[in-house]
Amino acid sequence: MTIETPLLLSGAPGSPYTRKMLAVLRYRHIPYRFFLSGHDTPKTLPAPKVQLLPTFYLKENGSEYQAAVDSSPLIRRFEAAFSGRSTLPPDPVVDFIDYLIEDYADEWLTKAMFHYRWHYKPDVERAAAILPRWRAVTASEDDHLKMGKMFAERQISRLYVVGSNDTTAPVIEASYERFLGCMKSILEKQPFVMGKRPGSSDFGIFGQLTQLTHFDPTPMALTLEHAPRVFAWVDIMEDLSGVEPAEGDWIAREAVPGTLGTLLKEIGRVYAPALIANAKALMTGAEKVEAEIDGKPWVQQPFPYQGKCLQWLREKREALTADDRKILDGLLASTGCETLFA
Ligand SMILES: N[C@@H](CCC(=O)N[C@@H](CS)C(=O)NCC(=O)O)C(=O)O
Repeated sequence: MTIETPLLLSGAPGSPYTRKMLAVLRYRHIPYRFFLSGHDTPKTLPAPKVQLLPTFYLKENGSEYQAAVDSSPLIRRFEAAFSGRSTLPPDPVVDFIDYLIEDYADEWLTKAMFHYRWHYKPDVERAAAILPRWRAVTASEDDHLKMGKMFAERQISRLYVVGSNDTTAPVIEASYERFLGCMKSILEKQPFVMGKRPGSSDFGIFGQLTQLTHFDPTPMALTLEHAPRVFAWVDIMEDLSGVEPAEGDWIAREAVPGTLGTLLKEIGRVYAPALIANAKALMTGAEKVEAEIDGKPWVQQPFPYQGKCLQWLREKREALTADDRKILDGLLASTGCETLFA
């Protein structure tokens, strides 16, 4: 498979998935051109079926430009098209762990990101002031104020999509604080979640943290207070073009329980029950996901995409050889993540 470079993508600094993908492209030395969405994206490029940031415009095998969204599958498409500096661990068991953590970052950590930004007044005010100025830096103050108000109203009205509400706020916030502890303890041992080189999970976490640690004041203050190391890590992750990864730099499967155990337990504690309750609601056609997460009530709107996330996790585990699956199951046993496959 060939994909023409430079890759074209449009996105925004305030979009965690945009930041995730830009960091992947820099680390992998894949040439790209970045357009600010809604501002300097060429009008001749095709629109994606689902409008999401970032949007890539890809010429694959000599085709016309085609719009593509969804960071995790795109990372895998780029792995097939560009060799070297891979973000996918070669050991299938470690690769599964990397995928699971990336999925948690993209789908659960993003709840914290969206929640803090649009729940607390100082965070809402910062986002309303800056987001529109990224889109059109030269517009008038008047237009910025109007756009900021519109943005905030729209996003606050969509908090229900990620499941941020007064019932779930304590669950989301306690989880973010525990996550900081998990990351801190990993970074005391090794520079990346995946060892001495970054995996796709590192980029997924990085994407969400660009906002949580470096933009939104409430989670930023929490991070600086409890885990300044994690704040510093985000700056490091932004541009890894100078890192020279070696094959032996990946975390060994034997090291997973000792190093990533607490993070896997956090995923099992909150994300696994959320995925399972969501899938149940989708299956029964229920209007609401109602569950208990971390011993507290959880209520949100069913989320079809996360139904697929669970499906993909199950397919990926099924695709392992029997021996690898046994080892994976051993690693996940009593983390709570094993319930995803029960
Ligand atoms: N699963 C997608 C999620 C992308 C996504 O949700 N992007 C957000 C911005 S960070 C978005 O475009 N939301 C729609 C909107 O803001 O209108 C990915 O991994 O790329």
